[in-house]
Amino acid sequence: MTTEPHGARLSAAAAHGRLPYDRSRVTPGVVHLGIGAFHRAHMAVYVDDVLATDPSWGIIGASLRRPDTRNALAPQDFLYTLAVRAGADMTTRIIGSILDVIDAASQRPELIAAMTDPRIRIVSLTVTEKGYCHDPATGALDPAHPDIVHDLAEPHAPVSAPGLIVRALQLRRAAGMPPFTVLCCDNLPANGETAARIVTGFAAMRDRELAAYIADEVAFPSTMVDRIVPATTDEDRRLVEAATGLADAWPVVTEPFSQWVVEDRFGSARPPLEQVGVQLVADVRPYELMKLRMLNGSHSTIAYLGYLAGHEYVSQAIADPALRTLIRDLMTEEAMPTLAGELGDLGAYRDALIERFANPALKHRTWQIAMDGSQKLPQRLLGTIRDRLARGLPADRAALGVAAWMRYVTGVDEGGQPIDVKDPLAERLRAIADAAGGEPAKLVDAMLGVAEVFGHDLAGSAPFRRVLTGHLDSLMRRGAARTVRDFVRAG
Ligand code: CS2
Repeated sequence: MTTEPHGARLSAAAAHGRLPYDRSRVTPGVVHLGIGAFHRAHMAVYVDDVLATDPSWGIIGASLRRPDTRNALAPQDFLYTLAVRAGADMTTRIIGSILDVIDAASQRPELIAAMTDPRIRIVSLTVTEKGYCHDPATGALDPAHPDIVHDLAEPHAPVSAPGLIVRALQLRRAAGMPPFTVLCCDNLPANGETAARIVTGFAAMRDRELAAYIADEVAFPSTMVDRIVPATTDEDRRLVEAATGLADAWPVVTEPFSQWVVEDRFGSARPPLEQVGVQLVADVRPYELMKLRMLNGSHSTIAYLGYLAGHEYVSQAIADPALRTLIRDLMTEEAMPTLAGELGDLGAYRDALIERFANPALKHRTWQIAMDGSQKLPQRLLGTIRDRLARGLPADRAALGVAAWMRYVTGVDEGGQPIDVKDPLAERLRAIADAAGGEPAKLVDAMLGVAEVFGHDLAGSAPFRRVLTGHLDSLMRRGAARTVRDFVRAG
């Protein structure tokens, strides 16, 4: 929920002259599904940079779950403030690339109309890992997912991202219009291929001929996205208003660093992204593996161990010398050796990541990153573990991150207080933990049996089970802080 601003409200009139382009000339070229803070601090900023050159790439955003973003931004003409913070420094900028935000739940016809507008050439997504209605371990569409079941029954009133995309592509084809490019911007392995698999898989459940059309005619380029964007707080709103003189119901706060690597494989026109710092490449995969395994694998490990050790923010957790050493060594000794050498000095990337995590200006909650771990672990930690095990090498640090997740989803913290575990599998994981009765070996066995997360191979790895059980036993008996300290000391 957002709090109502107090001062002069941000608006098109109030922001007059503060945009480097004439916003009245901007027309929509993109529909973005999942108009959350990350998109507004990342892709929407790159697009804002493009508009002075080409005003045909305005964004129509859509929220699939809640009307909060629309309710916050509509009174301010969908303008918002980008606040870039590092240490004591903060710069602010008004972003105008988002022209409208549609609340899908109450405005579905409007959303479908936007997606079938001939001016729309790209439909992009940040719907989070769980928005793809897939099995995280295999990447396959989950036909039993409630949203998929709904959209099969009501294909003209879809609620899921794949359902909306298939419906819009079907209507565009029937009207003789070209399709749009589907541009996935979520932290998934081979995210364009994953999006293609999910969309064509859903289409095939409805109409095999339509599925074949999508597979042949629709482009799904992969991307790697990177910018740390904590949830906005009321303190952020106060700081932004003090800096700009304009009250903004939902500014976004982020770091100076931003990276977007995009496979240059669009179905039709695309914005001149290379002019605004985006890397257009033939193969995103090396960049994506580097980011998912080094940044996101570290982030999730910090989230669970940090939360259990009592650190509310990432910057506090990484300030702990033992945890900082663990994370550095996780990247150096386990993640980096699984990555190809074509991206240069990964050590420098590692060191930059640790400095980014340490940014004290970003109140990035460990609890926020801990969300949806069942959807995140496969690409963030289990890929590293599988590659290491396949070479007969240890992955004890990555395994500690997994053990900390298992401890976290028991739903009870080290002080005996409840943990608000947000995860599509939260209830099931809690039931597993309760049935294990606090016995590490039992809990490991039962958790490794959750095939949506661990697949069917890891349960059979005796070395992995052994190290997991040892870590979990320590976490349960001695707590996260001491476990990390002793692990690092033992070298
Ligand atoms: C974070 C990511 O919340 C999370 O899971 O690990 O959102 C992370 O901040 C981004 O991937 C950074 O690019």
